[in-house]
Amino acid sequence: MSRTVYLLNGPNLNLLGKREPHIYGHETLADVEAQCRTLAAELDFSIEFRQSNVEFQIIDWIHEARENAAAIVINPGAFTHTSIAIMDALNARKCPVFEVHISNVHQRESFRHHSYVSLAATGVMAGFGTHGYSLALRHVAQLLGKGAANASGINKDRQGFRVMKEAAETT
Ligand code: CA2
Repeated sequence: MSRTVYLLNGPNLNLLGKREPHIYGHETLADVEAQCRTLAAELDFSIEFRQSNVEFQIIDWIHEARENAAAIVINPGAFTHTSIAIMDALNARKCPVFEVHISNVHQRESFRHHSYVSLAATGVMAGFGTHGYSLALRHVAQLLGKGAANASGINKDRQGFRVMKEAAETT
């Protein structure tokens, strides 16, 4: 029974907190990771928190998550808007996928309005700042339940809604 959540971050997110704070805020990616680790410990699951500027690396991590993860939370950075390969990798996964954007991409340039990743995602969150990662983790915790829903239950329902409903009914 997996209680591991993969949090994957795409290109340039290593610069978080160091440039463009008016768009992305002042927190660094290390700050976000620390917050996610603290929250995950509270919620009783483990996380794999990773960042890469390289498309194939992110695809390889999605393949790894396919075997190991209860859920994937992904901020694919600019690959969101370009990468059919990441979308294809996500479509082959067995668990729910939540797409997170720090900024409200729909309020920005038109090229950010389309997301290939959204076509594969269970849910999408944009414009909540770095708090979006915590919100996604809390939602995953609700899906997983307190040990109530196991990974195979999640796997049978990629949307996660049935599992969430069952978890709600048993608490
Ligand atoms: O809002 C988001 O989270 C984005 O995924 C961030 C991407 C952008 O290409 C997407 O359209 C929306 C950019 C990540 C780059 O992050 C930086 C952070 C600080 C300084 C420069 C880039």
